[in-house]
Amino acid sequence: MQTWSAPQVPSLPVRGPQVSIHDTSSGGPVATTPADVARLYVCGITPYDATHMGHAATYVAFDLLNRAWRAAGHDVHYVQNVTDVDDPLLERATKVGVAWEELALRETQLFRDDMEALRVLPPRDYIGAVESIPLVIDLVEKLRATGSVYTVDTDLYFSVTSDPAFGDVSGWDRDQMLAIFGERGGDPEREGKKDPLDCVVWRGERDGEPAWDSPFGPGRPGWHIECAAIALKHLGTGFDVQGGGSDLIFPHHEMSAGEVQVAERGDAFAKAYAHAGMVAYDGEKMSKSKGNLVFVSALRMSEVDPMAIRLTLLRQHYRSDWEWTDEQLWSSVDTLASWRDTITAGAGAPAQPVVEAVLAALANDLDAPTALAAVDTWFTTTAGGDTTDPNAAETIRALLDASLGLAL
Ligand code: 5CA
Ligand code: ZN
Repeated sequence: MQTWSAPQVPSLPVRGPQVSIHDTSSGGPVATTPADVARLYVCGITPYDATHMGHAATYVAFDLLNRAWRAAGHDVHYVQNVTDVDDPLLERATKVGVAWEELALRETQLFRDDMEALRVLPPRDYIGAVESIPLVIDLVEKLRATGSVYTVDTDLYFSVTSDPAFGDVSGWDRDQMLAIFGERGGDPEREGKKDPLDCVVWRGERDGEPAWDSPFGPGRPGWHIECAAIALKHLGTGFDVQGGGSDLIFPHHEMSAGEVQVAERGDAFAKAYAHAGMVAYDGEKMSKSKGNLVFVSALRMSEVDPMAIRLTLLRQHYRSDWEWTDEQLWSSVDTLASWRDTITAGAGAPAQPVVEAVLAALANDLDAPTALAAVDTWFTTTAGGDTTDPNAAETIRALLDASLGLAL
């Protein structure tokens, strides 16, 4: 699939430190140790509705990781998928009377435009589920060869107990898993399964649903194996970070990891699993199914500066759950206006310590609020009349752009 255009990333006068990130699997911070090229997979959208602030917050969070790795001297191989065939997309298409392919194309394009406006660096590989069906079939074949897949009617299931490491990504016990599996696309009640937690890898054709030929009959990919197959093909095993929102910890990331680990005879899927907190609105998780949404595109249409949206997202630590309010957005609009007034001046308070503080904060589990506190202090001091550094404005402008994706 076509990705979106990359914004310019200015170079910085100093190299950033090694990046550490909170790993859900080990429950604590881990130092990332990429080779020259850092490998990142972030779960993409299911394109049946426009990008809301929850999606935007998650992609901006992993954009900070991408930028922190670049600041530390790495190239980044970033892969993201588009779940362009799945139950929620097909259901919405039927409900609104549009072909599912058309809905997916339209919403994916809107997402690209939103990401571009928010200055999110594009993935190198932007891969749809439909175009990945041959990869999914290969991976299902590999799993079949290990005996970890079985049939219920025309559907194929992955047997979770075939992965000795099953449960290690989330760290959840069976009761927790069973309590949530049904809410997040699973079918614990299905008759004929060996274990209620087993997940679909190939869904046999149903009336009125799209289907593709395969050695195990016509059908379409299960959700988890889509990301498993795409990540395995484009990044290989043991890539640096698997990312997404915290609603994907279980079952999605647990199952994708399990499927690859069994197919690859024990090789770990990713080295670390990082998760962004959930953004709420009107007291509940912002979600397409609940309809309590603030869309990036709607704000853009009403002339809101995308940089104000981005600054609002960056004011929250990416791991916390928080609630979007319009007041926060208007406060960011005011902040940007005052920053832009100050930065035209050229000289300012010494910039070097701010560069170091910002890069250190971002390398420490993407701590954007701490980075922004250092930036706020620089602007206050500079607006107060400190002009000791003649080139400060240029350096701060480059710093904000390169590390936080904020273009003034
Ligand atoms: N296509 C799958 C992933 S393979 C999917 O979850 N799509 S999605 O459109 O529902 O979500 C896209 C991304 O946004 C996922 O990483 C998801 O975890 C994240 N996300 C969804 N809702 C929120 C929210 N309210 N707050 C933060 N992140 C969210
Ligand atoms: Zn995914």
